[in-house]
Amino acid sequence: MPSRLRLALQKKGRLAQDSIALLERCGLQFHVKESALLTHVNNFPIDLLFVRDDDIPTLVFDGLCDGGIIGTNVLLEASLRFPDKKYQSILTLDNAHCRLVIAVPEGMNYKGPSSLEGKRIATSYPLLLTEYLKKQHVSAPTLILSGSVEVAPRMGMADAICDLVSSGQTLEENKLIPVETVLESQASLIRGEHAITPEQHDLFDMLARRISAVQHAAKRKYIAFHAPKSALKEICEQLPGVESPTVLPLPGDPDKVVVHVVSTEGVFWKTLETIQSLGASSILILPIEKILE
Ligand code: PRT
Ligand code: ZN
Repeated sequence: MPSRLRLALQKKGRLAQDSIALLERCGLQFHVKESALLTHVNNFPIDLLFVRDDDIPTLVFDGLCDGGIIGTNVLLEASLRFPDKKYQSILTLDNAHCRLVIAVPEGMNYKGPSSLEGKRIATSYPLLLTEYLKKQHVSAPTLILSGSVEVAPRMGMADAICDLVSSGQTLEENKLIPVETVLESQASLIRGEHAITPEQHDLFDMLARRISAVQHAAKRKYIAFHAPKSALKEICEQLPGVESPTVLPLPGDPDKVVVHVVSTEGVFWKTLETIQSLGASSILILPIEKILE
């Protein structure tokens, strides 16, 4: 049994950059060549296979790759297509967020899922759509398109669409209104159910631990500032998710202290302006690379 771990990643597209950046932040060292299908990680026995995202579920289901990074939308459509294939979701990655929605033309008098009865719906996700419609007790023919789904109603090819949306701009440009959410999607690290060696198992554990540490750090900020002793309590109350700040004397100014805190939430401009108005100065906001607890 090979002891290297093989992971499938999207070669080009919305998942590709974030997947590569995440693995790099986890300490994996590799160099992606434009033309290469397979890249060896230099400092771990891990190989990265760069493919179209649609191929990732089957590569993992069939054991040709041990794991991969894939959007829930593609993963669940594939698992409906191959119901006897098994996989494990190791963890969600909090990127490539989108929703699979049903959208109808602006002028349609939409009153709920029953309005879709008998309507032709264009989609690249026929199985997820069919499952959704079945749950809603709606019978509607689907038109399977692999791209440009949003233009189908304008072309007279369909009455509605079921497609991914993130900002909503594409729907708006095509005069479509999202009316139902079929699925909330984000990227996940998955692994196959086939047997792997203890070494490969340890590599998956290491990856999961490091990804969690990176995610944990990404949400937090390190904040340092000078504050008048008299306003310290009030200032700290303004900072989101701050527990036990480190307070140090400020040499040369007995009325002021230096404060170091880790905020568990994003820090907004408005909060900074508020603490500044309360007397905080020399305010530094620093990203945190890793947190191990
Ligand atoms: O070549 P390959 O097959 O690998 O890539 P692809 O073209 O199939 O996929 P890609 O790179 O576009 O998307 C990869 C994954 O990113 C998807 O499977 C989703 O999990 C996730 N994702 C996140 C999205 C979007 N956001 C998204 N907005 N995938 C597609 N879109 C498209 C959507 O289909 C629509 O055409 O963007 C348009 C809508 O965007 P807004 O911002 O106008 O709403
Ligand atoms: Zn694709």
